[in-house]
Amino acid sequence: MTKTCALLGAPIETGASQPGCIMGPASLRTAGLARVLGELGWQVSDLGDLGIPTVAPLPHANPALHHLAEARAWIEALTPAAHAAARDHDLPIFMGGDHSMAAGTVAGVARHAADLGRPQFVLWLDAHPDLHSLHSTTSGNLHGTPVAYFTGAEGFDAYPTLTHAVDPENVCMMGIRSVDPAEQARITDTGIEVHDMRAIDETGVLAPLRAFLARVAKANGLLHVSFDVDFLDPGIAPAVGTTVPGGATFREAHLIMEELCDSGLVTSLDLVELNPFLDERGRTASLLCDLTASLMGRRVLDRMTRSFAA
Ligand code: 5AB
Ligand code: MN
Ligand code: MN
Ligand code: MN
Repeated sequence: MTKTCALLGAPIETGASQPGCIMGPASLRTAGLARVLGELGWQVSDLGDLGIPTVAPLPHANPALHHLAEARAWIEALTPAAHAAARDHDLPIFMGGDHSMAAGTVAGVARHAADLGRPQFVLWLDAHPDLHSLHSTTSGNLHGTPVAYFTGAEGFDAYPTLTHAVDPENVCMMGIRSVDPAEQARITDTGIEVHDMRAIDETGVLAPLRAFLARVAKANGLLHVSFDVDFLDPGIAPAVGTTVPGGATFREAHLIMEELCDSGLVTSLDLVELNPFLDERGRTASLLCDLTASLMGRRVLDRMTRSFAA
């Protein structure tokens, strides 16, 4: 049966330090995301872009915070939209937009997982763990907070009340290479599975990914993949405001996507932090399209796939 995919744009940029992510969904459309997925046999529905009303500033005890009211409004809009997209399609793709949107997309897909009585898992591909609370962030940039929010951490009174938290044990991070002290403390406290770039250098991407996918399969979980452009090495993906040297290579990233495809476990995807204003002739947007194609069935040769049920 034909599998269905939804594209939903979330042109939010107020969570990042510099403007430009507002153009992310448009750039992914221009790069041909819907066409590429259609050619792979998916039935693609472009649901357009979500928006928020004009909001009044929200005061907060942490004076460093930027655009708290906008972040709150985006989470309020995205959570039910992501829930509905996950309910109505086999694989919704949320096109960012800065990473603060993942507070809403993951909250929404986790609500759908709860409807099904299945656990929600998250694969977080990023240079950063995005584990700040509204109180611990010193930059005040809210794209550094979504994982703390959707795992149910304290310190989010100013955000919408979370109805379905993701168990930190069900989160796996790869590509991490920039961690603030408060984030390190939260990693230690929660025991979130984090594979930093040193670990990737030592083991490669496949061994930790396969171990995580086996856990997802065993638990009959839903799997959300949150792909921050800065996961990639800046040499191949310049269109991001928070570049950190030493990121994933072209083949490491494709291999992750190919393995995710073979697993058949992925049920939703964020493509975030693409800043087309910083791109070079669309190469980062095109790379994101190609990586998504690898996740959704493009392959060089027919080959046997392994089973994750073991
Ligand atoms: B991104 C930093 N930890 O809090 C902060 O790009 C960076 O969504 C956050 O991963 C990066 O400002 C957020 C220094
Ligand atoms: Mn991020
Ligand atoms: Mn549901
Ligand atoms: Mn990042």
